[in-house]
Amino acid sequence: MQVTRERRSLARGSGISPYQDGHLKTLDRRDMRSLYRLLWLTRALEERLEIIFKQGQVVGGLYRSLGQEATAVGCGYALSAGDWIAPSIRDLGALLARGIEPHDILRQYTARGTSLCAGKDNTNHFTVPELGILGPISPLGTQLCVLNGVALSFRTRREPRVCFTFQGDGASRTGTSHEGLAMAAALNLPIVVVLQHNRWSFGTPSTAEAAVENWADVAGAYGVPAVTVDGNDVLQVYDAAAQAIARARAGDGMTIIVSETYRMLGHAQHDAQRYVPDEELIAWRDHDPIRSFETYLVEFGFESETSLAEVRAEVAAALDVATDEVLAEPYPAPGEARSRVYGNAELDAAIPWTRGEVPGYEGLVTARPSATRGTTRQSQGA
Ligand SMILES: Cc1ncc(C[n+]2csc(CCOP(=O)(O)OP(=O)(O)O)c2C)c(N)n1
Ligand SMILES: [Mg+2]
Repeated sequence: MQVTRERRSLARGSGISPYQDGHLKTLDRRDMRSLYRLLWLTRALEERLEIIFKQGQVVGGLYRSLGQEATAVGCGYALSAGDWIAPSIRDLGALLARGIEPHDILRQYTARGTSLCAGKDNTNHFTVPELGILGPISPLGTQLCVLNGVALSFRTRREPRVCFTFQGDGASRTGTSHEGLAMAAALNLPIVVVLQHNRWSFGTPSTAEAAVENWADVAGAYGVPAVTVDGNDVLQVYDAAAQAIARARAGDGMTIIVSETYRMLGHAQHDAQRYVPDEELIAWRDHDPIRSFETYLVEFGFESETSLAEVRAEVAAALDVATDEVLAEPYPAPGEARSRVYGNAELDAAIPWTRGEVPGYEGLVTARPSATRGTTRQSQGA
């Protein structure tokens, strides 16, 4: 399943991508441009988020995917309309490939009333059924179990649709993840799981959380095939993802794709990754997914240095506009906090929101000082 360096070198100098002989989908010049734009957009959007985070505009944490963009983009690009994807917090590129706009991401991080969660949750914690996106679920490992249900519904209705998910090396060590993988394998569900071996789970190195050296070995425990890819090579990731998706669509069940990659920043903005050895960072910096794709595109005649610079400039201009527009949008109206909490709108309306609406609490509420929230907290001694 792997695209080898040898296969790639066959086309070197021929002006033809080695992926054009693939049996799944011919990647043409437009695809190459789209992949590059998505990679750059992912990085540039995250850089933009980092700037506004430092300006105090972001509500909540900021989790970057620096160095891992190729895995998310290559996978997201391989899916078809009607498929579902369940990303982790580090898979922004997959969401952009599925049609989420930078505006959506900026709104979400800045808790705008116009955001997909109307300010109720941040990062990429949103579910968009029309785009086949199942949002991350905070307890690691549980998302796969929910996605199993989606995949089972596809199978039961005999729909040729595929579910795709990502798990960090840490997430894959949870009991829930093992349950999810065992179930998906036993029921032969149309699922592809990308195990992101990015070497770290917060401050824990992956060597401290698993005894396996070759992470593809874990697939043996579930009786499913695994393929290992250079997760920083977007074309290799795309190729493996497309083949695994085709396999699942054909009814042949789950594949695990092990992405060998590296988390170039700390877990989130608040983590300066002081525990990471410098040599490790320096070694992986030389294996940057975007820089190596740029080299490939120029070498095989898909792009020139100038055309790549034009893409980057176009992305920067689009992000300037998006950032200005989103920051001018309002925060949610207070009443929004109680809407869309439950699937049933009537239930939303019926649930008492403030304690003043709950029978028996009226007296308690009026007895408290009605000044600012801060004063109320103090008076409660919290
Ligand atoms: C069951 C559970 N334990 C702990 C956490 C806290 N937590 C959130 S992300 C994270 C690290 C995840 O590491 P990994 O799965 O390798 O993903 P990565 O951050 O490397 O992308 C931890 C420990 C959690 N969300 N759920
Ligand atoms: Mg990890």
